[in-house]
Amino acid sequence: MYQEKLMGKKGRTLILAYDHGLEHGPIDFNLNSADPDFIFDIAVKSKVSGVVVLSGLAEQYGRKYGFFLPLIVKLNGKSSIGEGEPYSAQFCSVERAAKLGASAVGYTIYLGSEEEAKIFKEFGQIVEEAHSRQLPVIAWVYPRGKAVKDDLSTEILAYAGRTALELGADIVKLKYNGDFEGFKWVVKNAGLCDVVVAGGEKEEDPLSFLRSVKEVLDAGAKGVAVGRNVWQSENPLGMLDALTKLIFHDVPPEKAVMYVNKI
Ligand code: FBP
Repeated sequence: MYQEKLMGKKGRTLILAYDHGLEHGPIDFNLNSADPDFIFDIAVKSKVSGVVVLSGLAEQYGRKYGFFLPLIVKLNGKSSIGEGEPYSAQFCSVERAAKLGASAVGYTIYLGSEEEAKIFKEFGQIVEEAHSRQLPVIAWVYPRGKAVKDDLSTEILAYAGRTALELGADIVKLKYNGDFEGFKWVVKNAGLCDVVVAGGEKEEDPLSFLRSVKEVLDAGAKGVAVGRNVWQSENPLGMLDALTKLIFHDVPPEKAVMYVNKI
């Protein structure tokens, strides 16, 4: 309902995710992508619909770049070091995110975790506060925990999308399992909560990644919220250009990939 400000042509969106420094640690980065200035710079140049950061980066870099592009401040996060049932604690309030210039807020829900009740309660309060400030809420919904047998089954992805709708998210970020027909069911169940798809680990072949993006768009998703497949690319700006052409101008993947190959 509040997501229009993150939507571009055709009601679609291209969000650059950069919360990995906490979620995965610097192992995801190289000398370029470890530098937030590098990421903000390519995001501004390619006019992405928004950049996902945690509150620390929003605080340190927001003043420099927040004027040029929408900041999506992720309110919770966790490292990849601990074990046990997943729970990503909220460490930034909606109020603080708003003061940092957020255009939207994000939150990760681990559907099926033993901590689910706590997660839902926290998320409900975030939706209430964010919507009272007209801020869109993006829910990362990742089915996870020992009760979850297959986090990529079409049924559980549809459950994840539906959960986001029922809990009041404006946009839900899901993983794609490669089941094109099944993903239509996933999108259907998310209703007016727009579906965007995570990029996942970097694919060796950029064309294969772009083809999967085209598939999710054809299945009804509104775009991507992608990290590693952009900034781990040999040509991050080229990959953003290719995604822009594909998502907003319907350029086929086979043509869009030329922007990646043009270094
Ligand atoms: P990628 O496009 O790099 O997969 O990023 C998507 C994302 O959701 C990030 O926002 C987040 O840091 C990461 O994946 C979490 O992934 P996981 O919990 O599966 O390790």
